Amino acid sequence: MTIPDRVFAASAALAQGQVFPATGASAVSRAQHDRMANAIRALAMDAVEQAKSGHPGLPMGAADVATVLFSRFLKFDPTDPAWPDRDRFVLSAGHGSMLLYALLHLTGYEKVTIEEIKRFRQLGSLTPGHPEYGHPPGVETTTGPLGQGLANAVGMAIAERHLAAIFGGEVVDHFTYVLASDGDLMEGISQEAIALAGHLKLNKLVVLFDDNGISIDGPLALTDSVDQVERFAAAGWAASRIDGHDPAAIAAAIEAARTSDRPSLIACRTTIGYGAPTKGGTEKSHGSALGAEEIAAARQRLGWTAPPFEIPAAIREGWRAAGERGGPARRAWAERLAALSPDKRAEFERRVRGALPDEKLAAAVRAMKDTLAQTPKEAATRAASEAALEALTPALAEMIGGSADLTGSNNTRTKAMKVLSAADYSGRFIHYGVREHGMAAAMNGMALHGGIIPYSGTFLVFSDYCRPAIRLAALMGQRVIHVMTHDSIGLGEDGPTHQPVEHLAALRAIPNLKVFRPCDSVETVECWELALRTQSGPSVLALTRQNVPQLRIGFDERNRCAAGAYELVPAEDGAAVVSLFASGSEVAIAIAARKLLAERSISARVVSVPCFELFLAAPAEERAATIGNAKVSVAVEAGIRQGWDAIIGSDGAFVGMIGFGASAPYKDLYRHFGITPEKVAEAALAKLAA
Ligand SMILES: Cc1ncc(C[n+]2csc(CCOP(=O)(O)OP(=O)(O)O)c2C)c(N)n1
Repeated sequence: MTIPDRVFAASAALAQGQVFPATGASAVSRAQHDRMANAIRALAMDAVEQAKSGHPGLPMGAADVATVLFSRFLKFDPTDPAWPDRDRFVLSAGHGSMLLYALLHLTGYEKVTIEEIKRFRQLGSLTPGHPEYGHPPGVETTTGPLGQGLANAVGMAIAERHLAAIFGGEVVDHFTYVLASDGDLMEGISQEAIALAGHLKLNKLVVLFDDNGISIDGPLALTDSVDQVERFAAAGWAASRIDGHDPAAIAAAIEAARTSDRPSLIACRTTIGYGAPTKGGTEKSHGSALGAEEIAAARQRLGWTAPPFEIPAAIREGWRAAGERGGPARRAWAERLAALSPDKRAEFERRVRGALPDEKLAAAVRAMKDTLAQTPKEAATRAASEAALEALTPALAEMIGGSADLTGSNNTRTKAMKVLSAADYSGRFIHYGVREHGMAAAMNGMALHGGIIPYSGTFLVFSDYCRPAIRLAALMGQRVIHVMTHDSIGLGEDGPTHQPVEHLAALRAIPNLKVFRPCDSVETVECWELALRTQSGPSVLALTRQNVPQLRIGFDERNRCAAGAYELVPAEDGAAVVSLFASGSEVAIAIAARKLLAERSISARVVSVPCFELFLAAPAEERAATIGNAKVSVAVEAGIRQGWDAIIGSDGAFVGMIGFGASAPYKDLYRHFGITPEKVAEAALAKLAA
């Protein structure tokens, strides 16, 4: 007997007539359970076979675990996929997407028709290769890059605890379940996520580990010797190990997890490709179609006689019943919501919709700009951001801040903000620990959960450690805001390891991400407002460590940063020979260069460029007007040139960095690397002479 044969035989030998109690549903016989699980297996085999691509192994192996969860525990209602108090189910191992699509189809999500299952992985289908958030409704997050889903789920569980503390258990009281694979748990991000969840005692988070001992290269013995149960236990989780093909054991473990005072790991020992006679239990069932012969043999072993894509009525009925379980719970929840005081209910609904308290926000912004107009301030933009947060966070209760252990440097915690902790989930500031990647992914989970606008803090150079999660926030169109300080060589003595050089360009390369680099306190307020008003995507605020002068003088109601770039200082006589473009701390350098040029009777204008993405999205005429028609264009930014050609053209001159920085006081560094008014003026003169 091969290993899969042994496991299959052992599971199949379990008492066929066994009936186990159901939570909130009628009892499910073992035979019925098997049929329901086999429906998932059959759909996965058929869809992958039809597409000639995909991953049948995980859906077939995890079908029993998923069947128990969806038919007996998961609180959901396919008629209302956005029900705020539904349990969240995250398929962290996104390559097993057919598991999720099969579940959504079988439980009655309207959009996931059998036709869509047949169009698995095809252009324009609702069943893409890996699950994509909201596509179709019922998919809670985009997964595929292993480890992300698990870390998203930590954020969802934080959001649930926080909102329950604010709005009460009558309207917020749900679990977050994750199905994770070996690959999820091998990824480094999983350590950050697990440690954070254990520390915060997120007891409503349940991870079902598809412990099949197989990854792409072969048996896990090739690569890993970690005892995951011990590992999770060490991080403060309740952790157990079960037979993942035994419905009674799965149910008992989930029952126990639901009453735990800690997050729970259930390591479910499964056979990848369960049912496939030669490929099951091996990496051969992981990532490609099984082939007609193997599928025929698997159908026989599983006792599945229905033709491809057909689900016998009795089995379909069982799944529909599972999908209908949540209706009464949702209606009861709607009644409890209706019974809240009108103010509380309206606030809850506003926050779930993601709508901003417009007037409060506008008033806070106006008040800040008014104060800055009256008393201009020389300040680091990170300090300007802190001042902005002092006004914004009281106005927007949905803002939850944090920092990856750089709170005092990132200036993200305001004076009145309580810490969110296991002892008090109502807090609004999260000490994420030195876990940038976990932080960024948890923020995605909070945003996806709804009701929260998460913002973070770390150094801009460590955006590299957040990048995979930022990319997914952009892909999913989630409003998360990253405060990233120490945004250039201007941070000084910490040296080149800490000095971002290519990071602005690298972040600007991510579609649907806004990278803001304000030049002073006024622009910082405006950029915060724009980030908050961007409901359909993430933002990065790149902020200085060093002080910068206030360049926007006087009160201007308009949010000038909304244009992405705008003329901050016009040419003296109206007709500029030189256009100087700059962002952040280098805008002041451009203004000083303009003065040097004026001394030589060369008329120059200065354009502040706080956000490339907004500028490049502006209508062509507006862009052309801002770029102007001066003979020479010079850009200055303490980073690499990449991206600037879209503004200055390949003929323009660029003053910035071409390599890594160095360790020294920052003023010495600016001189050393030639990012000075003199060098900017020289660059313009050289171009004029050319
Ligand atoms: C970050 C990341 N790296 C690599 C991959 C490619 N990949 C997809 S599945 C997988 C590992 C498969 O092993 P496991 O997670 O145990 O899943 P199973 O074989 O049990 O389905 C890999 C490396 C990925 N999806 N994400």
